[in-house]
Amino acid sequence: MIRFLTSGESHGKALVTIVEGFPSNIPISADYINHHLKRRQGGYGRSVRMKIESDSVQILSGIRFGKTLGSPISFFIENKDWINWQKVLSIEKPTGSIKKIKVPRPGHADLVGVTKYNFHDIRNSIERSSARETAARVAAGSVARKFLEHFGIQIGSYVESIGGIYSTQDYFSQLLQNKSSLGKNGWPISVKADKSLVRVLDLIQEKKIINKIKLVKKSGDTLGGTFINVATGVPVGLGSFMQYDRRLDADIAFHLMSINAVKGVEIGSGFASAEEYGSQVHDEITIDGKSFSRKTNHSGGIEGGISNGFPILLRTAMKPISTLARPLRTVDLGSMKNITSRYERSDFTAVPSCAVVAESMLAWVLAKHFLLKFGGDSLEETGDNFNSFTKKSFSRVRKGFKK
Ligand code: EPS
Repeated sequence: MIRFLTSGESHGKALVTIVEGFPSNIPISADYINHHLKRRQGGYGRSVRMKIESDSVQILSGIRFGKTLGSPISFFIENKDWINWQKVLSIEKPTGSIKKIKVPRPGHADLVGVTKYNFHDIRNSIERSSARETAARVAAGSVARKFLEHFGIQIGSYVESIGGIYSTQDYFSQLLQNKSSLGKNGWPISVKADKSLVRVLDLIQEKKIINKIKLVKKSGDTLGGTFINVATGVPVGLGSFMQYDRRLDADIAFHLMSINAVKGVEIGSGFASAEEYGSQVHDEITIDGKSFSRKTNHSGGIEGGISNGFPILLRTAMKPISTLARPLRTVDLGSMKNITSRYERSDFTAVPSCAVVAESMLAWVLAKHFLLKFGGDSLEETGDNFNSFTKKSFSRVRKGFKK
């Protein structure tokens, strides 16, 4: 079973990731990881912090001559901004006083954090609850992604909406209808989206979104949005209905919901399917030479908690960033009086970044279920198990039912 842990405060010295459980011989380079780290940092509407940081990974262990050893892999990502925060984030008690933060921002982890951990400075909540941590997740997710690529599994994303601005073309519906060429390969979707400043697929929509972000920059507000993740090449058989916690859809939802500011995840036609007839929702099965086929993909590639070989289609909703220049009502924990919230520099929207983080989390959860199904201590052994299953599974069903 693969696992990863991250460590690091937002303005501390660095982020650290430990990844464990992957087979040996997966080719991986710092350049590959850095490419995805850079993708996460992009997007119009990020804060000035992104001008300070330029994430790049140092690989400390677990990789030799460009390939995984099967041992734990550790990554170090420096926070360039730490230099400005050394006293505030000091490991030892510093001399002199440090200004405490006493005013919790609505929607942030500030108040729940101090209440739960008995902190007397909101700074202690801010640091670890910050989405800066997602850089460490992208490093972990890059190992998973590279592993999946070896088996032809590709992951992509695009931003569907920001601040309620959608494209006039409903790309997601086309994917659910199995009618879109976007459903062929996941990665080209990201390549296309990465060309846009807000990771959308439609230039008119991009312009409208950028204008809206400019407006919220002026009014001191923030924006959320929705994004789509697509995984292609996923074989039949990942996940299980045998136990609740082995269901692929449940595990995907958990991993995506774990991303900062995510408030909703839909699989396939999701909430819309609740309003439709069963005859409209369920993907009819046909036989297509040597495999089963489906005309539509409303299930989003998962039936009964198991991947069915069709693209995995997900829609995720991110709430607006909770640090606003425009004041919201809150309480000063020093005076215990109602006041308006304080402002720290922040992003105006981070939906484009969130979509990239979601790619990483999706890669992680698919790699986890891939290894649960196919196992193997080396990439070659995993490959043998994978090839044997994928080559034989259809004919086993055919022969088994003939008897
Ligand atoms: C974040 C607040 C901002 C973001 C940060 C997440 O940072 P700061 O408080 O330093 O201005 O820029 O995101 C990142 C640093 C990053 O790398 O994504 C928050 O409160 O979640």
